Amino acid sequence: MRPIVFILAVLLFSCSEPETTSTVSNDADEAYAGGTTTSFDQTSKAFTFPIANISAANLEAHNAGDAAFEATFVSPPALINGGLGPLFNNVSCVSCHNNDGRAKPLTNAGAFGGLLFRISSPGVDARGGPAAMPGFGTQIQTHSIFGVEPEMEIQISYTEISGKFADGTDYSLQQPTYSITNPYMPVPVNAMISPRIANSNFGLGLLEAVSEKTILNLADENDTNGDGISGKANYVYDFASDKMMLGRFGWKASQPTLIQQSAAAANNDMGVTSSYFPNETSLGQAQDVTAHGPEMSDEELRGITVYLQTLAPPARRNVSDATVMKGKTMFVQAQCATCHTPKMQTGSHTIAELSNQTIRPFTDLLLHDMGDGLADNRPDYLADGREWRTAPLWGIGLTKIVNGHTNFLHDGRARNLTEAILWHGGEAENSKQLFLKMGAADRNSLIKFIESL
Ligand code: HEC
Ligand code: HEC
Ligand SMILES: [Ca+2]
Ligand SMILES: [Ca+2]
Ligand SMILES: [Ca+2]
Repeated sequence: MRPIVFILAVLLFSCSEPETTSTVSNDADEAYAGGTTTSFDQTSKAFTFPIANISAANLEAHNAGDAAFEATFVSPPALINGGLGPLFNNVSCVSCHNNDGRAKPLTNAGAFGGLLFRISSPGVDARGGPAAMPGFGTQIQTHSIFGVEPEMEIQISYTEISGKFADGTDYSLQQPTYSITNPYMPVPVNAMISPRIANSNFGLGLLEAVSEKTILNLADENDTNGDGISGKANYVYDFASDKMMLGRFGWKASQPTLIQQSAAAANNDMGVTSSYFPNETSLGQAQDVTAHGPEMSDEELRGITVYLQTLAPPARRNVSDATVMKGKTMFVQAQCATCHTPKMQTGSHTIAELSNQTIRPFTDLLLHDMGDGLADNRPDYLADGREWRTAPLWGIGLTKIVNGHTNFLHDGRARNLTEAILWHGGEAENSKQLFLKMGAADRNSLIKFIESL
């Protein structure tokens, strides 16, 4: 069914293009990505500021959380931050989320970087989540404390795939291949492995504040409107309420709240336990036999959560620039806005500053089939092996300034925005085809628009 719909859509578009090219206009507050929470800093620190309207009490919690986010954990028996490991990927939150931004993959994927790998066996666990792989759990830790072996090392190599735009311009994409070396025990052949790069941390409180109803209104699981796009919500286990809840965070929307996302990161990425996740990660070789209390206190966990909830999204730049305005029109015409929802309203949140804001996150927080090219073939709750959460595009134009690179997508394979778009497939195949048909000037304006976000 889908290919037919898609060919028709392309034909309709190319026949009617001249007539339907109506310019999309700007709102008066277009630059305010996060309503009155927006930060206007445009430096390499652009992602690190508290929401502009923060209360004095929340600012205090934000600053305490900032310190915990930056704290380096060390191996026991240190008195301060001594809970690192036995298995871990890195030593602090900030070591992967540099400047609260995103990481770039390193050739030695196991080195201290922001790329990690999830692992699971076929089937689901008791809560409907990924089934742990015996000996490895659900995440591969490439580091360990003294006396324990890292689970394995992973190297990345890339193969170039070349193609052409309709106007004859060449492009090249790099397809990653991962190879495992030195596993501490053989990795079972049925292991499903998913690469994930550390994504940015700002604006997440606002995404937490969007009501379920707002998100579900954007879903169209059976594509009843026939546009080839069928966003679906992920439902994931919430440990606090012991219920399934709408997933919002991570590349597959597999975490429901920022507190659970943070506690899971401490546990899986750093080997740091908390009251949320009291047991050390990966019940394989590295089972921690010493009974111990939480290595991250409730106060630190709450601080980190408030910190994340109150990191401001950066304002847009150059909103009235003519090329950017043209690109905004292209963004809508190429159906990008159908998934990358330009504007929505938050509902209510325990942090009052986040409530009832008009935000411009450029995501619907829903899962979409992105085709074989991006598939990890590893389900994560309701997200199947081809589905990913629409990545929020706010702040993306500042990546180079903040993180010194322009690597995008869930594994950082895209070397720039053009490559990120060219990897789109599945429900976004039509969008990609429209991009391929654009002339150089239109492609340039679309990219300039994304760089203004
Ligand atoms: C080893 C690197 C690493 C460390 C250490 C790490 N993270 Fe992450 N973080 C990631 C990766 C990779 C993802 C994407 C995970 C996914 O898609 O499931 C992520 C995702 C997140 C997200 C979700 C962002 C979004 O847009 O949905 C938040 C919030 C977050 N991390 C917070 C933290 C906190 C807090 C800590 C410290 C307690 C931490 N991280 C430590 C790598 C890391
Ligand atoms: C069917 C929904 C859908 C459509 C249509 C779509 N995207 Fe995406 N987009 C996604 C998803 C899902 C991801 C994350 C994919 C991944 O990381 O593997 C993404 C990722 C991106 C990224 C990288 C973001 C990041 O943080 O790394 C950019 C840039 C982007 N899209 C731009 C566009 C543009 C421009 C268009 C229109 C030409 C478009 N998208 C159309 C769903 C969509
Ligand atoms: Ca520990
Ligand atoms: Ca593990
Ligand atoms: Ca649809």
